[in-house]
Amino acid sequence: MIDLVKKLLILCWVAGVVVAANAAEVVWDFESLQNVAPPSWAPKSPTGHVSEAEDIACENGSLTFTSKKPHCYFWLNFAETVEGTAFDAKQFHFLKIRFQSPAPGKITLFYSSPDGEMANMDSAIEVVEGWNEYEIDLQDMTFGREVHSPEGKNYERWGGDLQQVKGLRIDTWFPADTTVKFDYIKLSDEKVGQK
Ligand SMILES: [Ca+2]
Repeated sequence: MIDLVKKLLILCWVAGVVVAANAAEVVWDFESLQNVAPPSWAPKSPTGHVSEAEDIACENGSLTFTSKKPHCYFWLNFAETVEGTAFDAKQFHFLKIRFQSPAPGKITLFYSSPDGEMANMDSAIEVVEGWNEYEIDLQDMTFGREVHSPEGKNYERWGGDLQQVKGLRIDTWFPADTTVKFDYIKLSDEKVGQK
């Protein structure tokens, strides 16, 4: 019985995300730590792993943590959304983040592709103090400038050659002992204000 309830809960959760995907938006709303992946080296560990952080929690619909070092990072939990599949980078390329910090800093990110490629965005999102929404068009960005492929190209576009994204890592750059909050992270096919 407990297993059945668990399965139903998981199905409801997945269904919620599928509905969001039909609306051309994939949302990590941080209602629970299930939105944050386990450590990449221990995928069966509990969800909610943030590297070099403490006091990690989802409170009032926001992910909050305090940095132990100037660089922290976490992977969004794709396994809980569309298990075994990847997102179409061509469709989902507007990244929206609602975020709070007590001081200026930076957010950077990596995508990973089903072919094993992992590349970081060449420019950082410059963060200002307080609650703010940040939106960037990932198709305008270059990734992995330091990576040199056999073909000689030294950068990738969002989603790489496959144009598929199966993972997204979020990195925060603030002084140690900074407490930050994420209200949501969304991948959308629309700009803010467009319908
Ligand atoms: Ca939220």
